[in-house]
Amino acid sequence: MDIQNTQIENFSDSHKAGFVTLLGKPNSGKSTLMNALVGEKLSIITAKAQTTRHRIMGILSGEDYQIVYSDTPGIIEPHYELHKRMMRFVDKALEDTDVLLFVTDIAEKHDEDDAINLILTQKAKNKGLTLIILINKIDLADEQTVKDKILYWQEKLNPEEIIPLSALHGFNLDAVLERVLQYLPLSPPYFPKDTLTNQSERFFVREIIREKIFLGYAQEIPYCTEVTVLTFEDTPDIVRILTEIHVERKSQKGILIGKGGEKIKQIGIAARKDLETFFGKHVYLEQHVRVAPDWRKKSGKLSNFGY
Ligand SMILES: Nc1nc2c(ncn2[C@@H]2O[C@H](COP(=O)(O)OP(=O)(O)O)[C@@H](O)[C@H]2O)c(=O)[nH]1
Ligand SMILES: [Mg+2]
Repeated sequence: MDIQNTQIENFSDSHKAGFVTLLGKPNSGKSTLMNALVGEKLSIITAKAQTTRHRIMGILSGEDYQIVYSDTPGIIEPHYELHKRMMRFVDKALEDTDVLLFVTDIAEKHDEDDAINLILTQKAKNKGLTLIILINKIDLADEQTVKDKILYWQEKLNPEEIIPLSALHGFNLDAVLERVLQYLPLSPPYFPKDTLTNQSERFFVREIIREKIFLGYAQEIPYCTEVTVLTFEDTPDIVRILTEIHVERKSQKGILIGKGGEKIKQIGIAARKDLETFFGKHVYLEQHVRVAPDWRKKSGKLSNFGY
């Protein structure tokens, strides 16, 4: 997939463009939704919370519009320096938002006050901000529950729109597009029309490997793991990638590698398959596991890792 390009285009006075941020608690379905809206798998999705650690843009361009979606990390109470950096990506995305999509899980039982407060603060700061509440995962609920939730959110945040939907099953996504377009300001495009994202190919290599780690290991390992790309060589018929996987302790390195290297090999096989789809050619992938003690707490390390 070609993710970046620099072609310059003409646009008309009626052209609309703007920044649309997806915000919500972990696991509400933000990444699933952005991928569905953009029609590309840009954000990694797992059943575990806090999979997304960065702001990832997904850009959808039509002839007379350009929607710059931002997928963000779920709103959490920061426990590590890493979490603080993740929440900074959320704040950064909010700064230039035209339309805020608050994604909430219909079955959410946890406290959403921190998300609500963030939205209220943002609305106070930016009077022109449009708030659309998306009640996700309605495939898991009955009609009455959906109606009750709509009333609840209407009361709580008085948004411009409330749309019940299912990101996973693609239900009511056209309503989202329609509403977003309605509220998008007149503006020339911010990016060339064939740009898909702000992130680099190297970033997606890291994310694809991280996804396999989130899917391949139980609780602890995914959260203490970071992936970096040491070398990336794109040739006409093969992409050669050398990566490092960083964990916080020696014991985690052992778990990650597995007996006789079997676990890490499986991660490599699964990641390579996705990478080949992503790049549309053969991929040679090499992975080295390193210990970076307590990297989630260390400013310098986090900066090196791109946070
Ligand atoms: N049943 C159901 N599950 C969903 C829906 N949207 C997302 N999910 C699941 O919810 C989990 C978290 O999704 P993800 O997009 O990673 O959430 P994020 O943390 O907000 O980015 C994944 O297991 C998704 O498959 C939906 O509409 N219905
Ligand atoms: Mg996510």
